[in-house]
Amino acid sequence: MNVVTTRSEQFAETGFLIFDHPVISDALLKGAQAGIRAIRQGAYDTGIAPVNFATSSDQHTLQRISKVHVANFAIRQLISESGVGKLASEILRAKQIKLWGSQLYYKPPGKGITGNVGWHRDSQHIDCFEGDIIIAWIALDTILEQSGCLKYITASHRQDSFPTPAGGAFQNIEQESHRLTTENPNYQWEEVNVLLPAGGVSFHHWDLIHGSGPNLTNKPRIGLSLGLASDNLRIKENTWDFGFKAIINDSFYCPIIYG
Ligand SMILES: O=C(O)CCC(=O)C(=O)O
Repeated sequence: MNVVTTRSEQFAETGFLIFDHPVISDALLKGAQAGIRAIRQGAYDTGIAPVNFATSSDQHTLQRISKVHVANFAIRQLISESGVGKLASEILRAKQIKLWGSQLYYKPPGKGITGNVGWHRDSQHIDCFEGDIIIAWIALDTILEQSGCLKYITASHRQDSFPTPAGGAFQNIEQESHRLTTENPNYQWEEVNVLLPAGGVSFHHWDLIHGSGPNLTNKPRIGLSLGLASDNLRIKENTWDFGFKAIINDSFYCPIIYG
């Protein structure tokens, strides 16, 4: 008997879904790649700057640039026209998908552990939201294991899985996975490498444990992470809102990209 599982069921079970074929057209991809080059050189065709979080004062180490979708029109176009919103709506079974944030992860080669993103759940770093939230991670170039690919821990979005890790800033991912698995022998730590062609996309649950290792290739590893949510997204009362209250209903900062 064939058991057919929907995208939504698969996602509910594992906490992620990987589309390891290009789902984004070459034209949209090329436009966004040029947009990223411009942003890294400090040129914003919308006239609005993104927010730069280099992990040190060294611009050549891992760079996280936030709100890139407000800084460049081609990146906005990729987000709204690529079909990523429709895929998210299928996974969440939602009529509408809103973009509430974006982050460019630029990981140069040859930086060893300083290029790592520590094990974390997105919900531990941005704890002001409730609702159905999903992250889409778009590969801007081919992503191999040696590139320092994103790594997911299967089913770690569940309430009864591992306790929350040390967070994205704790870059020694081997030490942290050793600690988590030793202290929690009853849970299974299964790492899945997110290997993508340029234009491929993976989706993960807001509570899924994930991180990434060093870039051992000779090319930068470039990924665009999108914070998406269905129309039940709410900002919690009495928590720091990271400035979201001011922009969540502003269609320039938080556009509806599907529905
Ligand atoms: O790109 C990475 O290595 C980390 C990305 C990430 O943490 C995210 O998209 O939530």
